[in-house]
Amino acid sequence: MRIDVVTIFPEYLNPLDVSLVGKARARGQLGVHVHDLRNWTHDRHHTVDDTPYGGGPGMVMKTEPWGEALDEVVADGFESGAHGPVLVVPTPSGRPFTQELAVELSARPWLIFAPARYEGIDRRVTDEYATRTPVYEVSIGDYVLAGGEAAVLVITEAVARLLPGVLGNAESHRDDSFAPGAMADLLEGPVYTKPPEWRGRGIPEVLLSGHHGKIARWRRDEALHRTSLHRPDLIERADPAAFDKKDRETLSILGWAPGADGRFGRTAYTVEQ
Ligand code: JQB
Repeated sequence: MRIDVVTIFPEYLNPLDVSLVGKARARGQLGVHVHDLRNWTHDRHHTVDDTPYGGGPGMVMKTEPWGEALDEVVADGFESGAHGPVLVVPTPSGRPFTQELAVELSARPWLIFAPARYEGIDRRVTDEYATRTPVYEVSIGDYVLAGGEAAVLVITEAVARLLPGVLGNAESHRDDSFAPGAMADLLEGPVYTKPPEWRGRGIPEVLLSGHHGKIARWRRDEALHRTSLHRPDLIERADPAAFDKKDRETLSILGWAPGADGRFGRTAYTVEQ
């Protein structure tokens, strides 16, 4: 996979040199090219922003630097043999970035990120590129960032770990919370490793029992507890066929009951966790 990033803060992308993404690059599984948007300005002050038409607060990123930058990045990529670019534009008004979208993007050979600053990029830039290539406007969550660079780091890490051969065998994707088909979309419970006692705290007995059936059941109950506590929406939207008899007992204890449609909802009396 090839990744291009056009930004006014190229150093913000330095973390892409380290860890999983850095190793994938070193192994040649990923090529990352970071470009300074100001290289495509022509005035003495390297201006990338201007006041918004219609008035209002803040500044808007200008069409011309983005147009010239993206044209050159696209042309250089094609010259290097890349194909099938998609433009990814982080914005608080984008579609939610989910694991499903990470899987979709990981199947593309070439991602071009356009992280903005200020109040975002003049709409005509994405309108123009959408006539040539798929454009994904995405939001990484319901909070407000000052710009798109942190979202590029998040999206790149989520996508890179899905590339063939990037994760070792020791860490496969199958059981990830949110991986399609994992634990029926439950959050993961707690994990433990050695030493067996630390500051007076032990390990849940069942994990030392060697009884694989009991361990699986305990982990499942922990996952149900944690999901009930932190993400009740996941239980409400779960396919009830994903819950076995013992799951239903645990959910009942946690204050959940199936409704007329079989889906689970909170019972009137739910004990605080
Ligand atoms: C400028 C961004 C995010 C990119 C993602 C997320 O554009 C704005 N509009 C309103 C308030 C603040 C901004 C600042 N801003 C470019 C830009 C914010 C991304 C962003 C994002 N992806 N929150 N904020 N989940």
